[in-house]
Amino acid sequence: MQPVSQTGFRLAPGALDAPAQAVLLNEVLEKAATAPFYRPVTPGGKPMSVEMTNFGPLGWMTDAGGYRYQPTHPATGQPWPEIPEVLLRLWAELADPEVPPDACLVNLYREGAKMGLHQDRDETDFSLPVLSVSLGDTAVFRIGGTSRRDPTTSVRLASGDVCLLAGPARLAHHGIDRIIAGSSRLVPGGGRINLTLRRAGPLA
Ligand code: MD6
Ligand code: FE
Repeated sequence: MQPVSQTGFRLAPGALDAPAQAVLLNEVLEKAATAPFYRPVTPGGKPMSVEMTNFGPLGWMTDAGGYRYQPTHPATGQPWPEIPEVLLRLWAELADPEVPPDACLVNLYREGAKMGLHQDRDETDFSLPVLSVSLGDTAVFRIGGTSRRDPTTSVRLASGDVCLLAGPARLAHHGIDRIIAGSSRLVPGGGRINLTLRRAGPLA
């Protein structure tokens, strides 16, 4: 895993090979059959261009009530499906061997979807990293610093890449400028799926 800068942003290009990507994608789509992707709405009432679902005990969501983690799918009322085992292993290896993640946000980007610059700060504790796995079309990822005005750099995240926001970068601003449509054939119907693993609740 290579540090991209001194900030704690780390990138493991191709951490998942093509067969592992296909197996994980199938598992994600299977679980998404019972916890369907939906289009979230910002607290300000704007529909996001990204579609979302979650795996694990807690799922991140946004609606008129604000940003939060909750144990059930907003449309089905059912608990989120379990986090895929391969992701738990990646977390233990690259993020933290002791404390498991309790939340996995799944973002689906169809052509034209993007995500504005944000911080991940709805978790109880910021001492553990956030680990991200990319599947499908390449994304143009932008990362800056803890202040919104800090300079940013652009990094491409391709299918199978794993990246980590750790240490000082845990609260760095980041977002997805755009998806390079057609750069991968992995996701049926085209696009990109990103999975972010977090420890959202208290550490113990
Ligand atoms: C995405 N990623 O790659 C959006 N958050 O689609 C994130 O928002 C993100 O990549 C925290 C840590 C790593 C990430
Ligand atoms: Fe994020």
